[in-house]
Amino acid sequence: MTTLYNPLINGFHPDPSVVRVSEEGQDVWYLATSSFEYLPGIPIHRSRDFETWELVGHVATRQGQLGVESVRTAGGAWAPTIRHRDGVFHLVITDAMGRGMLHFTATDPAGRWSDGELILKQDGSGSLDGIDPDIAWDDDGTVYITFSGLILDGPDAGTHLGIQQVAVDLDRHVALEEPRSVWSGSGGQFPEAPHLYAVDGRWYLMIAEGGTERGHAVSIARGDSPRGPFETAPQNPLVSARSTIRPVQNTGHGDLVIGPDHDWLCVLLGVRPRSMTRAFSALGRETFVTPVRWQDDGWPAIAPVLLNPRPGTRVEVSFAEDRPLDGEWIAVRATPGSLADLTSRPGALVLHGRGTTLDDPRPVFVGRRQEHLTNSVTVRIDVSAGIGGLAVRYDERFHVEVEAGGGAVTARAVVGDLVQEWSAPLSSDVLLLHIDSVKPEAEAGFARTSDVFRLGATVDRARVELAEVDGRFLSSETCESFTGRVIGVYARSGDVAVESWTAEGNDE
Ligand code: 6LW
Repeated sequence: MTTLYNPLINGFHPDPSVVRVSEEGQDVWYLATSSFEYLPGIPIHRSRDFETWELVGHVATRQGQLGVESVRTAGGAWAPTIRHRDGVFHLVITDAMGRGMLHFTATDPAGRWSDGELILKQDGSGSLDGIDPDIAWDDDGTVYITFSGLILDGPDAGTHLGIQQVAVDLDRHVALEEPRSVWSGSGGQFPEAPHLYAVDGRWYLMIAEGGTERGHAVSIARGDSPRGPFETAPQNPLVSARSTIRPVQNTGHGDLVIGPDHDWLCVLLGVRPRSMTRAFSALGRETFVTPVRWQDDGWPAIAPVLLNPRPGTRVEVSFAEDRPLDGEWIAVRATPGSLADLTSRPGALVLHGRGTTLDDPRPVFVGRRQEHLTNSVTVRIDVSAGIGGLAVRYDERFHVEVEAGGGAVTARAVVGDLVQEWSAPLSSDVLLLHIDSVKPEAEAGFARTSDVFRLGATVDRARVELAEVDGRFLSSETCESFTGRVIGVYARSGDVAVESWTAEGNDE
């Protein structure tokens, strides 16, 4: 491996879990991340060299696998663990405020994955409470689910019981004991993201603590049994960006794996805030990687996460009936295919409006994660039969868009309860819509925000800049969001035909 690109996977892909398997004698890595209220859910990326990562599929592609249709914003698919044993891939995850703690299996991680079975409490009364489940097998075949004891539902919602563990019967999907508390870190808030590893005859329990914001950290303990007791590492936290000026902040929620060249690596989440005080992370939490070195005392050392952006990209999409949408297209609490089709009109993706807007929990919106800090998206759109446009979405309270139809083109910024619009008459129903995220001006060398949105349209080859909006209003900090920016096309009413999509960006 020659280059550790960071981010390893651009755009909102938080809570990474990775597993190494051998396919035809070659090492292959599969990495799973959270997807919250979006479908398809729980993306699976594959790499053969830890440099190039390819989206190969999703765990949740069918109705009912997750309960996202009605889940609260920020709920849904939180923090998977992916592991492989005896030819079967196992993925455990909490469908937060949805179905509960789930176990999925597949023989091919690209899919098809199982429907997802609830992991029940010992008395069978319902899903285990808790998030960030890890799955591990003892030498005698005992299966342990170790998880963060955050209660999400009921009268005790919000209570945190620390890191807990149960042995489970994986055939019946039921706990064989009451949850036991195990090591919960070095005192940071929100101990979570536990992962168990058997290394050189010892069991290591690695967790995140400090919260997924600027205090985030990775800590570790070890013991002779997967049940504990665990002795804390003297040098905890192993890695954290807290109180540093590093360009990658919030580093935490790690998973260890043997990488190429048989070195160990830690994949973990981080953010790339770009403003004077590193305040605003436009893209949300992305997946990063950093080297791990096992020391003579048997403890691992995890290196600080270094930024090493990938080259810029350009994505051009033309739509055709015989070319299904690729897996990067996602929708909110619904699958893209349930909102739009490629058959109504040759050469176009047609979205069928339902009278909902982006303020709704289930908009007719199909989008892709914004993957670059400096970014430009242009769509060619026909609104002769409807009203819709191009939008950047954090959630139903935070989005900006350029909308066309009904004889007008309107730029709109929705920031919580604040809404501002800039409109112009529209002389044609076929036009280009543009949303650019441009690098902010610097004052005395300091960027005054994360970026600036430029919202515009081109009609009959004449480009009209409708508005500029400070990008801080669509950042994970301002929106207090677990997800990130998703840029997509939407329909409010009638049918909106999208004829082309061009997105290009870089991380300068
Ligand atoms: C994830 C947990 C967390 O389950 O956020 O803040 C949740 N920490 O580790 C969603 O990313």
